Amino acid sequence: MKYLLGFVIGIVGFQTIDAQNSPVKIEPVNFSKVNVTDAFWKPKMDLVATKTLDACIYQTEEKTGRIRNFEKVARKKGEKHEGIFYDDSDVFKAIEAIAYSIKTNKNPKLESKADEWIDKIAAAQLEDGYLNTYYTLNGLDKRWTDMSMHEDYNAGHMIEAAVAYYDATGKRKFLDVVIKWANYFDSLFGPGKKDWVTGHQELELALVKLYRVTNQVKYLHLADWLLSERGKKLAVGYTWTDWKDTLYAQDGVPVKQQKEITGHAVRAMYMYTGAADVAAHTGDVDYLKAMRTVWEDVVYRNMYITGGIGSAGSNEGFSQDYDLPNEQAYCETCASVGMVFWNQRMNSLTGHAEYIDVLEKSLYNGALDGLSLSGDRFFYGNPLASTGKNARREWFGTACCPANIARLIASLGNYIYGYKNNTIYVNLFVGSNTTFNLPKGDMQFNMSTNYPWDGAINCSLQMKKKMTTTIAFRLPGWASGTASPGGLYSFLQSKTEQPVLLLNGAPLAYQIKDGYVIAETEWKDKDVISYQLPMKVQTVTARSELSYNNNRIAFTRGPLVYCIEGADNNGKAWNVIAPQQTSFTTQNFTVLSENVVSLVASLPSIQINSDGTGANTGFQQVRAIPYYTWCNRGSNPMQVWLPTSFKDIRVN
Ligand code: FUB
Ligand code: ZN
Repeated sequence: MKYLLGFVIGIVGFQTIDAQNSPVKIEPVNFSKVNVTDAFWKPKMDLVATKTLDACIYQTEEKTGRIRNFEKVARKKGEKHEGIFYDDSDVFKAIEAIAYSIKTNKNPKLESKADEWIDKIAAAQLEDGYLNTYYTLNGLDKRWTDMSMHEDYNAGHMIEAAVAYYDATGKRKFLDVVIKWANYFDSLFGPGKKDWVTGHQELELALVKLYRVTNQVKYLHLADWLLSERGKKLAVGYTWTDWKDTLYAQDGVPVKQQKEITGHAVRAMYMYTGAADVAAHTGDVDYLKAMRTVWEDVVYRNMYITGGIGSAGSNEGFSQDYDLPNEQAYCETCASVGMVFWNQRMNSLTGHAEYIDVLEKSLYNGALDGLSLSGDRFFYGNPLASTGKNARREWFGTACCPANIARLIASLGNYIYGYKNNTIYVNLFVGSNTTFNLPKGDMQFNMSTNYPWDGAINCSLQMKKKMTTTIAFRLPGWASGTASPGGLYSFLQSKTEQPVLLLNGAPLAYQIKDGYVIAETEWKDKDVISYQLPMKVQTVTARSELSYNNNRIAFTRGPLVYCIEGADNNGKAWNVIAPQQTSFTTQNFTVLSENVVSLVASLPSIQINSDGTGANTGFQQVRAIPYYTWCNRGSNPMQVWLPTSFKDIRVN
């Protein structure tokens, strides 16, 4: 990553900061430097490279007109746009996912598909730099007249894709296209020029990526300026949603003064990610202050146990505090992907591991649930209860989620390690290796684990000469008695065990700080660090304000949330209760081809007589599976939160 460090650039009223003064406490190690070997994630990354991206390609260029729109622009025959005004973004996100995938696993077929699409995209760029198939085909006179129409959002995804593709292949063609676009945008909008409020935030974070790859500070400046445009009621147009509800697009209050989470969930996540990225380079503490308050509002009052956010379908976003229905939960896959982005930035800026706890929750539950085990079916919404009406789909009219989950999984290596000031951070427990360039030389760090099924994490070190450095392993909240930061969810039994840290089999002294188990010693070649987390089944309760979960409990093990699904339980998931003292035991199990640890228990249940005239109660052997695996065996009833007594049961 080409950060502009080591010197100060001053332009009127705007500065970037040097490495010494950087507010970044942990620099994430880029996925391209991390070789993922993990038994849980590597097959999923391979699945994305084959099935998921194939599905995205098929849908993008054959089943829908997304690629045809670019061809039509280049043909200049007055043909009409097909589909929705933000469909360009799905093409870009698929290219971005391809880029991440081929960076770590060469795939000439995928690369040549991306090259083919990039040629078509480049051919659709206008002389002045504008690139948007909807307006170019439907009437350029209307461009930049309606902030709701995603010209900014599409371009943001285009920039992200181009930066990723350049990074993966070294090919500049797409990067040059987006630089031309960004220069054009910069010529129209900015201080002393026209105002613009992004109708769907995304361009901000993308411009920071463009700044990092080009070292052109004007892109960082533009990102910061776009953020500063919010909260001034400057928006124009907004035909397709009520712009008067400025909170929908987080435009009611200036970003630096925001205290509450409002509106559309994906917009919010992308905006705060962009604000954190800007702050990482400018050192602007006001963004972080505001974001911490907003983050607490999300995590303490508005987040599902799965790390999913945005409970309401009406605005694809947040409603009232504590309004978290299970069956009606919207919980868009993209919103969970956004939680991963934002929480990583918060960890990076603060150095605190609690953000990774949230990231992990969203990653293993709310986001991963969005992708079928087969890799080619998707959830847009991720409810926490179903009467059996939900189904995974091949594609959607609004198809933001498939390529979003694909790009997240393909770039999973981004979230595992961090580094700063001679300290190595292990944020996620994923079998992998990477090399840290430490002051005294290189250290290769190899992690092996059967996480999330098992809490044993073994790290072997390779180096030429001994060196002293600090290694900080995240101590997950779930392993130290905290079901979720802020206590929206709690473990029924909060007895905690000390984490075990061994060096070559002998106890290694550590201290616990900011959610990390931290050891500093002189390491030598072939040292083996064993870190052991207590992987226990935990019973979870929710704060009483979460009325939908009153008299209900849920079960987690490590980072995974469990659910019961009809497929394992005689077609039913709503006829059992789980008294508070319920004790599940673990059992290896296979959901389709996915080997998981399932939970089994004998639970009180109610059976309606076949003629519907009465009901019997009894005990039933019940199996719970990881939430992310549900609905892979057809539509089924499912529940995460189980009633604790018959009076709260609802039989379906
Ligand atoms: O508007 C573009 C994307 O489509 C949003 O991020 C999603 O929530 C969906 O509305
Ligand atoms: Zn989506």
